[in-house]
Amino acid sequence: MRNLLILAGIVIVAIAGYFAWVSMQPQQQGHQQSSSQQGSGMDMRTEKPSDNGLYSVSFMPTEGEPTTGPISVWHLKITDAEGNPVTGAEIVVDGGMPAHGHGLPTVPAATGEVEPGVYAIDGIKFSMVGHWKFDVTIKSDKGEDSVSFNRMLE
Ligand SMILES: [Cu+2]
Repeated sequence: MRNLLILAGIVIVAIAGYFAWVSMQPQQQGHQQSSSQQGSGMDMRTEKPSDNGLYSVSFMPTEGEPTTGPISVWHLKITDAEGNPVTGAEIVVDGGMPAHGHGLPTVPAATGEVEPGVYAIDGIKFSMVGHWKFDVTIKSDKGEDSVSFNRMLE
């Protein structure tokens, strides 16, 4: 009887130890999946050449990291192939979530140049977190070209 009790005690300690070990294992599978998704080749550059190489373009929020909710102003900086600022361009900015098939809840518009070749794009608002894509069309005396930017909102 005494041996049985000792045996039962050992079994209980072993089971408790097993569950303690399981609960201490880092549960990172989900995080690993999402970080490998981000590294899966999506172009996250904020500065890049336009599709046909006419322009070099950067597109950045003027205040920190973008969040859902507030309407923000972004700066679109355009230079030509020689690195000179492109002034007086006609700009169209469209955006949406490719995976959800919906656009921005607002219609962004270029409201002017804050310095030569740097255009203020007002009215950018995100309705939810996730992958957003901007399609920018630029028309100037250099010609018409397009460029897209990806953004992950957390
Ligand atoms: Cu969405």
